[in-house]
Amino acid sequence: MFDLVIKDGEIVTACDRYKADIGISEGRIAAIGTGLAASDTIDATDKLVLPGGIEAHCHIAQESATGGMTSDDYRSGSISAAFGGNSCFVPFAAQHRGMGVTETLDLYDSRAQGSSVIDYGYHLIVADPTEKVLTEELPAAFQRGVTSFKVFMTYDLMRVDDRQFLDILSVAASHGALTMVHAENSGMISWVSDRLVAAGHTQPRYHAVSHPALAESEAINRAISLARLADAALLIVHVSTPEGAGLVADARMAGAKIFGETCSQYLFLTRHDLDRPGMEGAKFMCSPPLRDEATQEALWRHLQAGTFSVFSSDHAPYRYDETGKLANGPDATFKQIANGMPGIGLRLPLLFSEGVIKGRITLQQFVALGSTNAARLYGLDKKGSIAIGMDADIAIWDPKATRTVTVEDQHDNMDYTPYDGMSVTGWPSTVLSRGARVIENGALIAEPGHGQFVARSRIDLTGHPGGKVPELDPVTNFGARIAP
Ligand code: DUC
Ligand code: ZN
Ligand code: ZN
Repeated sequence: MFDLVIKDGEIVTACDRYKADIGISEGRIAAIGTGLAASDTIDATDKLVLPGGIEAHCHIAQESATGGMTSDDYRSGSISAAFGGNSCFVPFAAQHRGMGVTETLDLYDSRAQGSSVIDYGYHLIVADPTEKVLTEELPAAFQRGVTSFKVFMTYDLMRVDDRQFLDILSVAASHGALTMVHAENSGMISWVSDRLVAAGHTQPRYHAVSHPALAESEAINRAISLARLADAALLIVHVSTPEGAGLVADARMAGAKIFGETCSQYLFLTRHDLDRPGMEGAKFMCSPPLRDEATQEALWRHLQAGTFSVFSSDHAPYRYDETGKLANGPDATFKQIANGMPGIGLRLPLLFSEGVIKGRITLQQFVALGSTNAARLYGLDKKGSIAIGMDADIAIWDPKATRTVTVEDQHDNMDYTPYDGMSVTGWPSTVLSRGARVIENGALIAEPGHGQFVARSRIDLTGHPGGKVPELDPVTNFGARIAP
């Protein structure tokens, strides 16, 4: 009666944990019960049966504004994601200045179609918000199912100014799209960087010095203020400081439509990793930069307390060679080295091992942070849970398997992993995408092209009342009266 049954596992969702079988028909979950039968079965005895992970922040087949290309394409990136327990991912489609948005999405379609082994969508990066982009192309992108737009407050070739940011927030709000922001103060970073380089402090370790915590908190505060003025939803991506996380938490408490994300590197690495000999520290350069142990602890608290809706890898793979980190030669200053590090295949195993096994978060929180919250926030309506009618996107985990991370065991197109040598307990063994085996017992089964583009829905802002600021309320103030 079913195409496939997963038998005798322990199902875990964002709220429940129980033993049952899952019957799958035509790619969807058709039944949850006991004694289900089919000619094709997977024995999940002693295993956890979880919604497949959703990696909602990764850079795949993406050029930087200066032309550098990530080392992973949709084939290698999706395979690596799947080996790490993911059955869906949402990389970025980056508009650069002079490009149209429709042209950008067509380009990324040509990169993704026929290549991915898991389902995918895109967050659009908006770097050139012309009138046409704002009035025609962003609404068209939304209609196409691309319902989240990222902006940068830093990087000279990418950043938008406050007024452009407000325009994008306002268009997004009128369609039910979610704006995402890289929040760092551009002037602070370039001012400190120039002083460091002038003083001869050019090694990778100065990258962390050049991106002070103040640059993040100033920009997050400004971004939240702009979103409140526009009464728009905003997700602060890759929050790296307790100050920034505190601003997100306060805004959420105040009812603003604000969401936060933190990433693997801020929980599992520190800026001491930049202190390696020669250029080795370049492997650990990302923006915002790695911080210290006290920051790690504070970010864990925010993860436990619910400040962060999503937890992502920020997989931004640049090899440690002339195609990536060393593109500007072995003597490049920290300003000339690509920002980003890999980790798409290790996000969930590291969170399981350091979070669940070490008793910092529950299994249900693990599922919420790794899958369910991203599905709800980003409008992936058929994904992120185990329930009848949902896509059969499922990851079967062996919670006792212990392995040491090596670069050889990674499936991305990288020549290093920043997590090398870490001991990790809890690994996915089998991953299904719409009922089809993508990974089974450590082997790749699916063909490139199995993964399909998923059109996403508008954001659900229930429980985030927001509200017009008095100055923008036509009743109280368009006649320039003072609110009662
Ligand atoms: N922002 C990201 O989101 N990832 C890599 C580098 C960056 O600046
Ligand atoms: Zn960013
Ligand atoms: Zn990123």
